[in-house]
Amino acid sequence: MKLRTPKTLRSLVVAGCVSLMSITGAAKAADSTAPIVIPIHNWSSQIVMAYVIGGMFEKMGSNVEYVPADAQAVYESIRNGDVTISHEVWQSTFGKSFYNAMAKGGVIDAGTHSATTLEEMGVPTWVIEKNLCPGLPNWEALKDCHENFTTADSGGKGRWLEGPQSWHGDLMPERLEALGLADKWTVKFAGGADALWTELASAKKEGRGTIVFNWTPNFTDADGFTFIEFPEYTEGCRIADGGDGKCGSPKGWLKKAANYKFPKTHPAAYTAFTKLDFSTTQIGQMAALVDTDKMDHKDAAAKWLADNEDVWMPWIK
Ligand code: TMO
Repeated sequence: MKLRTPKTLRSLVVAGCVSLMSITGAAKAADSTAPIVIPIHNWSSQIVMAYVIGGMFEKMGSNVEYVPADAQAVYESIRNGDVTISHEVWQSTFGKSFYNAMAKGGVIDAGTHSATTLEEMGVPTWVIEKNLCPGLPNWEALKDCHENFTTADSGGKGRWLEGPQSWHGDLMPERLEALGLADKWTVKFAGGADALWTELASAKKEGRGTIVFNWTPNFTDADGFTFIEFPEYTEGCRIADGGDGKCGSPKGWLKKAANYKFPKTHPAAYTAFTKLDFSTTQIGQMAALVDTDKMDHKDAAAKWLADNEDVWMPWIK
């Protein structure tokens, strides 16, 4: 009987190694060095979280790029690959743009944060304590108290200070019409989120009534802010969705979105992105570092990452 020649043995060993390598190679494809493009919008938690998540990706060895982006148009940019992710998809404001882009093909749902959301008109709680609109937070109280909420530019009507028009378009003016409140109330759009916080501070100082758009999670969660309770949101109730408009905002979700190629180009970063999950408290903290503590967004993110390694390290393993 003939023994195997060394040559045959060697080729068997080589073949074995090659197939082992290809198995481990498939299981651990390296992430592309192409940058993961993260959008920067115009409210504090979103900007801080952009740098928090970017910091996590960099820790994993990925390259990251930040781009200023319109908060509605970004879903089309994710769909066509100019932007890689969105890490704060708020149901009330962006749900429609998110699903529209998804329906065209190219956007994937990368999971839902633990935090639930509300984006709604409301008042600092001291406005209720001062009884400037008896019956709040029930919306029907608004039928009878607009005189306490007039401003120099509101033509004798009470003023709703809405966020920038780029967030919701005419949602709030349409709601005032639909609820029969438009003869007593008018909407003014803030130039940016900072104008909302400035208004809260000056109204408090002057002791005058104010109604502003706000959201949770936010730094105001710790400050005493009460959202007005409008008729319940149902799918399709808004004018823009074909409804009668007589509804408030949903008690909503907060999702993560990604370009459909992200799992292929950056499998490790994508896996971490699907795992990461922020709570109401954590998102409120990210906003407060900027809006309460007056930190720069990047410094706030660096501080948050340094203070919370036990939270995010497990996601990038
Ligand atoms: C999207 N926003 C949190 C500002 O309502």
